[in-house]
Amino acid sequence: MVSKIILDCDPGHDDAIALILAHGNPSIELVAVTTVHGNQTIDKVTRNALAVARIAGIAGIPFAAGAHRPLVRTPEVADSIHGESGLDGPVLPSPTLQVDPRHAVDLIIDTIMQSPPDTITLVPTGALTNIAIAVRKEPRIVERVKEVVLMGGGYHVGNWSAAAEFNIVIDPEAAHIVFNEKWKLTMVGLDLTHQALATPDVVAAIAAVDTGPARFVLELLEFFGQTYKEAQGFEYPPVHDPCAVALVIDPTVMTVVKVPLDVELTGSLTLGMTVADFRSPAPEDCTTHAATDLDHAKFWALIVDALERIGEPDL
Ligand code: PIR
Ligand code: CA
Repeated sequence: MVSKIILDCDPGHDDAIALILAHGNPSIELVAVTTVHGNQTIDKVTRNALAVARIAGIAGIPFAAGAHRPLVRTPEVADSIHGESGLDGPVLPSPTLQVDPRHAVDLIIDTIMQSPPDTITLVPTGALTNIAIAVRKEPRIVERVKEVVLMGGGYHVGNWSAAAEFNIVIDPEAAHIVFNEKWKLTMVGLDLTHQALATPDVVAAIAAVDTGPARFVLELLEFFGQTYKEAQGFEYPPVHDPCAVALVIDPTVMTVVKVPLDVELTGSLTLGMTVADFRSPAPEDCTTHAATDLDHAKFWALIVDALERIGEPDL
């Protein structure tokens, strides 16, 4: 079965790898890429998405720019992790694709409403601003999407504060909207993604692919690994965003549990925390899920496989 996805992202080293995985895996059909403020400004992350498209040979689908800032909060970027460009490390080619003239929110709505019901999976890997605006502008997308599989949050750890993860806490009001709609939603949060470490065996397997896109991924991992070591004391970097894509490809790559989730909007210490209610059983009408345990080998095999299939695209 092929899953059609819209990747809503803020590239971002791990977003770039998510894009490559989505493009290179045969059971995913990437139908649109939309960008959102986050790791860097909207202009920078959009340019980065187009540069990744050129490197990976992605063409023939729309790339549209979305929200330039959060709904309520003061804009923040993650330059301490992703650098000044949002994708520091590799030299980026100038894009060959043009950005779609539509706003990301309209592209998301039009794609979902013009596709048969239950066929489009939304995969947000950045702040949830675009998705929240889309759901307010066209509430019928909630019924019509197949599911939402997002990277963000975490039920045990934070990375932007003690309690909160970056994608959620930079726009907690947007996240609150998205988590409270009655669509099937799966949170692939830090509890899961901190298991997706780019260990030396993984780096060696990617190096063995020995193509332009594989070397690009290695350069991303080198920079990301360095900043993760300096800023967060990690021995190897956790590669968050492709985990959400991997779950769409193969549900056996991780364990997912049904659990009520909500987003804290008022706590002074816990703003943006994704609170999970693990008292069981989950209520009958619960539509939220959380990923818990990753099959590390299976996950990284998907990345290597995607790179092998992509090969050397014509730039
Ligand atoms: C932000 C990110 C990654 C690490 C830090 N410290 C901050 C970005 C990634 O692109 C991912 O989507 C998510 N936000 C992880 O918090
Ligand atoms: Ca991201």
